[in-house]
Amino acid sequence: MIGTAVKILRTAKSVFILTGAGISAESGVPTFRGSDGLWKNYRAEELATPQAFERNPGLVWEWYHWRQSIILKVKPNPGHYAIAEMENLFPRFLLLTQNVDDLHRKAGSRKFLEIHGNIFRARCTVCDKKIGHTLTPELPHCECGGLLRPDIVWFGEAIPQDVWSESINFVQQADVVFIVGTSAVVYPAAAIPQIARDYQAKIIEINIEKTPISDFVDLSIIGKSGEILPKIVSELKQT
Ligand code: BV8
Ligand code: ZN
Repeated sequence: MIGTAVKILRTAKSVFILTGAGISAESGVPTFRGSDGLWKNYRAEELATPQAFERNPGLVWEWYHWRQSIILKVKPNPGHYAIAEMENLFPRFLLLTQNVDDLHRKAGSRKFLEIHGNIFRARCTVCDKKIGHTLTPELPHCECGGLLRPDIVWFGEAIPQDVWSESINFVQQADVVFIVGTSAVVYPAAAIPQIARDYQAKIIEINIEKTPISDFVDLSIIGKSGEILPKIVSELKQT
């Protein structure tokens, strides 16, 4: 499996990687739908939606501050570092993460986009100003007086258009598309494997279990991303 992935990558000129919560699981960040899933105590609709924030901004901020406190204690794992290394191994490379935990940046990735925003950034609900923000006990406000919200894309909200079009343009010319640690159910990110297929990219999935796209991809590697990705990178680097 690993050998097959390396063989495919040896001739690749343009590599795209989509990551989901699974890439951060080995760092200790709970995933969304796993047994330790974040949503366990709450349903997504209760918290990660504009309606929830409208109805009870205090509860939504409490949940995000709780998540920030977990993420501030963890660090990137070998899977994040392997991806950071990969960006220098190919002429063209782009990482798109669904995660909001900032761990790819902490691991040294530079060529990446965040499709769902970032948990350490807030946005003003009045003047739209974006600022870095962590862990205040009271409801955070902008200097304009407006209530701040997490700078995160909630369910029912549009994905940042520039991020989406840059990602799709890249996928359309990619030789290889990796789908790592995602249950591939949340749209529009979940549409990427189909777009990759339509444009003849080779699709490689890395997940600890079968997902709805496992039978659809060219290579489905079952295993932990923190173990598989470093093996792929070290074999690639052996000329
Ligand atoms: C949009 C930020 C329209 C929040 C997130 C019905 C009702 C309401 C909405 C919809 C609906 N049907 C469809 C929709 C659309 C909805 C959607 O797709 N819903 C799904 C649930 C059906 N999508 C949206 O609402 C999107 N917007 O459609 O807007 C629109 C268009 C134009 C104009 C106006 C409006 C917005 C979606 C973004 C939502 N925000 N995150 C926050 O983080 O608080 S999504 C959230 O789920 C996270 O970002 C997460 O990344 C994402 C996907 O989850 P995964 O990353 O895949 O994580 P998960 O736990 O599911 O899976 C982990 C995987 O890792 C598992 O497979 C596991 O096996 C694996 N794994 C675990 N450990 C490891 C591992 N793999 C490898 N190694 C390991 N060690
Ligand atoms: Zn403001």
